Amino acid sequence: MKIKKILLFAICILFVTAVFAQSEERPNIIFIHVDQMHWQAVSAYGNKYVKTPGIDKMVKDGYSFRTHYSANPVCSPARASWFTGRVTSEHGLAINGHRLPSDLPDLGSWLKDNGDYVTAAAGKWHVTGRDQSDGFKLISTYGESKGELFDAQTARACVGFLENYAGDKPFFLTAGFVNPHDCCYTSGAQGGEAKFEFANQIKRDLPPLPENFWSYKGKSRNEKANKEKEDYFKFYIYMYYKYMEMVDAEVGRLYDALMSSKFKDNTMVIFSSDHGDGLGFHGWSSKSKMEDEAWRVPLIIVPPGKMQNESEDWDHPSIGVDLTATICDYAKVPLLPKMTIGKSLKPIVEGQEVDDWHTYIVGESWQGNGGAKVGIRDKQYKSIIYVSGKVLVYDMINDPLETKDLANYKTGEKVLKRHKKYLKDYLDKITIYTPSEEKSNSTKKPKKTKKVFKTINEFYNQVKTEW
Ligand SMILES: [Ca+2]
Repeated sequence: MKIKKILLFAICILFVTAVFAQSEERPNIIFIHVDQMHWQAVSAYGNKYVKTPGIDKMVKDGYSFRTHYSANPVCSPARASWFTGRVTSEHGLAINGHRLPSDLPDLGSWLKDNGDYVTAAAGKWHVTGRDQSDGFKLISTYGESKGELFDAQTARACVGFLENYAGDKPFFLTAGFVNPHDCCYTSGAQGGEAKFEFANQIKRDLPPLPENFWSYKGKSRNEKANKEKEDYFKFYIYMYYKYMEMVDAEVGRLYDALMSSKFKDNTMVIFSSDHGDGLGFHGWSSKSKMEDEAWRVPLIIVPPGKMQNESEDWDHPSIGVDLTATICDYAKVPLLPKMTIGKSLKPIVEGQEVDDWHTYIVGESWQGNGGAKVGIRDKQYKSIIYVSGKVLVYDMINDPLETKDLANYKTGEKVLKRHKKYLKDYLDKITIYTPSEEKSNSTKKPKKTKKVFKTINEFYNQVKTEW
């Protein structure tokens, strides 16, 4: 009898140890990112003009954060935020062409050093100034090729990794896809806004223009309907969705490979885009604006073991650096040094009540389209404040297409007052990067970096002292 009791006790101890060990286990993490994807370009979100069966599977299996925004709606600054956890004015890569300071750790080295992860990378990186091989084993390299070819290579390299990885350590795999970015080549110098001979042949298939096509900076454009411009944009949108479908096939290839692999139950997948695209909203294409078409991006989290309940969250506005905090949380490692803004979305995914979520988020954009500006978003309203002094205020619940600027109305004035306080609060939290700290050989364009940071400092000092 005594022996039986001892045996039972021993079994209990073993069981508890096993459960404890399991809870301590770090999941594999796959970060899938695309380039220039509009936040609504997903068929599972009800878009009838694009078919995205690959991304739809992640939507079905996971948790979609529908009020998610890029840290900066421009490529390199957004990517630098993902991988360092710092906002633009903190990490120093303020505009495309700048270089990330060499002393900041990135997610690759961080997870390797703090979580004993094997870190691997395929595809697009575009964090200029940082050699990706410092923090990751490169399983395919990124050349100058267009996404049509390059994305297939990236997906296949990732599938090969999943089929061959036999290590004991968990892995962190970053898969950087290019498309639908290559819409740029048909909207720009290589064809104007989609001036294609065969546009006439597919006229019946062309999607309609967005309802706010003729709206500009919160007002209707006072110009006659321009049939030629409308036709160009219809074709542009059609073509953009084809680029979306191409990249979706490759994203789906990777996701399918994961779900039929031995890693399907202990891998977390996170999917997003560096920024959006105009896609005809407000009558334009491209990035860098703080209107939703450029600033807002998709974010899907499929937790280890999936959820299969197609959850959508619209109540928690989130920003690119939250993605970094979420990855650190799942990996059970501390946040990267000096992360000031990012919060983990994991508790929300797990259905917990989160009391201290962001009241507001701030995005920064220091180049392009109207010049330097910041966007401030709370649950209902958005302000866009240009360094030049121009201000726009939108009610995102009642006017989600941003057609009516409220800046000169009482509601807008109240919102702006509140949002200015938010911006000051944000500035109290962050430490602005100082270019003079750079070693002389760490940047190719020190003067340009200094110039942009002069603008940032002057603007933020004005906010702190005069508002
Ligand atoms: Ca980009």
